Amino acid sequence: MMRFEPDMLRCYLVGGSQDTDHDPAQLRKRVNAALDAGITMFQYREKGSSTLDASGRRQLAQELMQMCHQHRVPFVIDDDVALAQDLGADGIHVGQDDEKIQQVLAQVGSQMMVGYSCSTLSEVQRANHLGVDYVGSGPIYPTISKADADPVVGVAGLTQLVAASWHPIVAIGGIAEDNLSRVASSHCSGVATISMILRSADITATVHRVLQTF
Ligand code: TZP
Ligand code: MG
Repeated sequence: MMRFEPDMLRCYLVGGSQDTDHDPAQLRKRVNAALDAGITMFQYREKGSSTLDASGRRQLAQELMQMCHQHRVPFVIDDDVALAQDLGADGIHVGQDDEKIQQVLAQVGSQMMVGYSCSTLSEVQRANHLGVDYVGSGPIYPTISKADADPVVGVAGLTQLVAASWHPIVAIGGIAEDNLSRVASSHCSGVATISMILRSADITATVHRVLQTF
């Protein structure tokens, strides 16, 4: 079992096959480049628009988990406790509208890391009293990667959430190389990103830029 450390949030890559034009081989290739470059955590997030069935997802998740473990990087599953348990993932990430967080904590809180999405002050204040390991907050900026994203939080909003949170916060949504230092001014622990890394023309340079900032 991998123990959670806030440093794991410095450069957190999120992705599924929908983020590489439904091409799992392309996702594996880009995640591997990001792992080689030094990302600190990876979350497999296969969404509704996915063209993969349950066994395709399981297969891809297993391959990505193996790559993460070869690099000693924690492997997290978005919003699928059964798959996370089945594979022996290092963590599970749940949103406010996903399976009730209390239920997830009771089921797997003692065996894996638990991340929780919070985009408002009241959500963060409620999360303070929960045994989650970290909070994901956003979208900081507008994003094209999540259809049902909450309203934009902004850096000022993020700064308030970080100040109010008892848990480390990773910022997500619209993060790009030219806003990294502004986001870092909130004192969040790091950034979680899909496009900045998966759509980068130079994944190594992008990851290094993030690791220089956080
Ligand atoms: N949750 C809030 S915004 C978002 C998620 C999963 C999408 C982030 O994608 P990108 O491409 O880094 O903006
Ligand atoms: Mg979710």
